[in-house]
Amino acid sequence: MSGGTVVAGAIYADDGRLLLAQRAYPPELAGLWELPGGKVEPGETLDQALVRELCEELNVDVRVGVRLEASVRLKPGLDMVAVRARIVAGIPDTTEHLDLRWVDADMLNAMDLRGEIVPNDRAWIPELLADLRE
Ligand code: DCP
Repeated sequence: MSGGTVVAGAIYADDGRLLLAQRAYPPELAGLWELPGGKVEPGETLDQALVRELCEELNVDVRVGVRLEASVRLKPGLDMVAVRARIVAGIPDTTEHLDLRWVDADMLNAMDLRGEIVPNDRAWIPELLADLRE
């Protein structure tokens, strides 16, 4: 059994918008939009894993902030959490994703209504919308 945690980043720009990343795989998720992230490796803290994953996937350095409250059970023993973050160096680049997009509350809500958000990530939408509407 592979236990563990997946950590995703809710990355906010200085103008308040949120970064979404378009998945390239697996086929059933390709084209849908997510908070970028990945699995926490043994010996890493959540924050360290998020910094590493966002460096690998987006080529940016981030400063990690406060966790979102909702967590998602991906399968028994594998949970996913999200943490707010800000970019401190670099411009996000697509290495593993099809595309990237900065969204405001109305755009995020419209994408959700159109079914364009990765299903697991929908758990965070109320908190993300609250952040974006602050
Ligand atoms: N996941 C998700 N929503 C996200 C990020 C991840 O639902 N915002 C899910 C999809 C996968 C699992 O978490 O079931 C792992 O995600 P990734 O494949 O993106 O992460 P890794 O690259 O770390 O995993 P792997 O090594 O398995 O490719």
